[in-house]
Amino acid sequence: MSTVIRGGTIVTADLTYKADVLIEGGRIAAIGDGLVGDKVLDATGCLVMPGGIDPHTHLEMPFMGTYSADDFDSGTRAALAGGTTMVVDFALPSPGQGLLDALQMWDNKSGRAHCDYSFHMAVTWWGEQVFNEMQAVVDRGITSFKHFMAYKGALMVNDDELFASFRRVGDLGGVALVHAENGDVVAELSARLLAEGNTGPEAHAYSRPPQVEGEATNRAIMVADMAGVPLYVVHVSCEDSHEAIRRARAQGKRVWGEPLIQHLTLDESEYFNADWDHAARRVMSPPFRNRLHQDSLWAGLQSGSLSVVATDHCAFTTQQKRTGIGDFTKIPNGTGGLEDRMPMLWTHGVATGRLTPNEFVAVTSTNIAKILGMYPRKGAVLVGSDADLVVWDPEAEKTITAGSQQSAIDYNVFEGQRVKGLPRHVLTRGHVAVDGGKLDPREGHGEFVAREPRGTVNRALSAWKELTAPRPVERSGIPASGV
Ligand code: DUC
Ligand code: ZN
Ligand code: ZN
Ligand code: ZN
Repeated sequence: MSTVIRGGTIVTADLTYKADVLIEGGRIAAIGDGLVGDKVLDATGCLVMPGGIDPHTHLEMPFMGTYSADDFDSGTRAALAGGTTMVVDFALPSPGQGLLDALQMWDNKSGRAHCDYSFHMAVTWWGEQVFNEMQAVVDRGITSFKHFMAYKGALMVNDDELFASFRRVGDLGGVALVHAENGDVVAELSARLLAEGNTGPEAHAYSRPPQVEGEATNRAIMVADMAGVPLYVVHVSCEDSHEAIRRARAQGKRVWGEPLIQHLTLDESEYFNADWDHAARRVMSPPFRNRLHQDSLWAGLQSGSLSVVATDHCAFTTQQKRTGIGDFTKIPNGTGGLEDRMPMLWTHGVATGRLTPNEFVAVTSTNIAKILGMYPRKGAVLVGSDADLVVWDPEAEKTITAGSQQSAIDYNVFEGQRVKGLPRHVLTRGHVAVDGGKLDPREGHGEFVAREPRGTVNRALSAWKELTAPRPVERSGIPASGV
């Protein structure tokens, strides 16, 4: 069974042109004029783009005493409904648990996926077992390793562990990821706020000011430089960390920054809503910031100093959020966004003139496919690439509402927002999962995508290694002590 996408305009990260696309065996078989196939998808007036890749999701993740509410079923349905055809989820070992053990758990959960997926491996503790298993993880096609610099006493790793793990990732040719917040300072500020009687969701934002993120981002960049590993900073929410990333890139370091659609479009005023549920539903780390920080993130996408827009999709129901009534530190951290990332970014980015359609493709798909070593299988419209495609109608409109979303939770942080720009058809390895705006999901269709190590180092470091190679100095006399 072949499918042809007819009459659309192909938009990739670097090209815009009119052509049909023929799909056979789940891959792109031909691109050209007048192609014929068994099934025809009408793309008149639409843009044909690589399907979105969301490199930052937490599906069915054990966290803060509960599990995130969207699993690989509802999560990947949400992804497809919004034009995203691949997710990269975090396999998260609990402290003391082996990496391969954790991977087995994520393998089991992901069997339900409706679209393709891959994993990042989290390094949540350090020891010989972790060091050894990292090789096996890379051999399984997982080449990116995540480190939490916050969540003290749970997921956080200290600087000695960070440096050891970064060096190992560098030696394996992988990419180090960081959640960059100073976990010691967050713990201290949280305790003080609580002791002073600040128990509401707004205190969550006070406990994690931009400086906490800027400090950790700078530290991670320096440690990555000394370890010689490329660094990817997840959920960059503020100018303080963006500035560190800009500077590192200008110095020739391989450092990438990932803002979230939530931080780009929602601000800190959400935490001052009089409705406790409204504010708590938006508690995530890092928290939403003010407009100046938002402007910085948009500028980073425009100039290329920030590379990828993700969601950190980690959804909790209102009931789960209410665990934190009376103590903001117990509100499960996380928000949803998988279904809304593409339409929200199109509406606030492309329709406003901030981003070109080509830049939209770059930051939603192509850049991350390259960073994670899966381009051009993913992130491209090329003969031979997987047929993960979205036929995008820039004129279609809707109002976002929880009542019609795929996510399993009972609200949506973008509730009531009008978006313009929606998927008409979405293909996942050739299967038409959205047909004329209607979802036709296929549980278990998604496959694991194994990735290759990049094998690149931080160039700044290669120089550093040479300059600081141990070189003992010959000395004739050793002064007596006390002199
Ligand atoms: N931040 C969140 O808000 N949720 C999941 C983990 C994280 O870092
Ligand atoms: Zn995080
Ligand atoms: Zn996350
Ligand atoms: Zn199939």
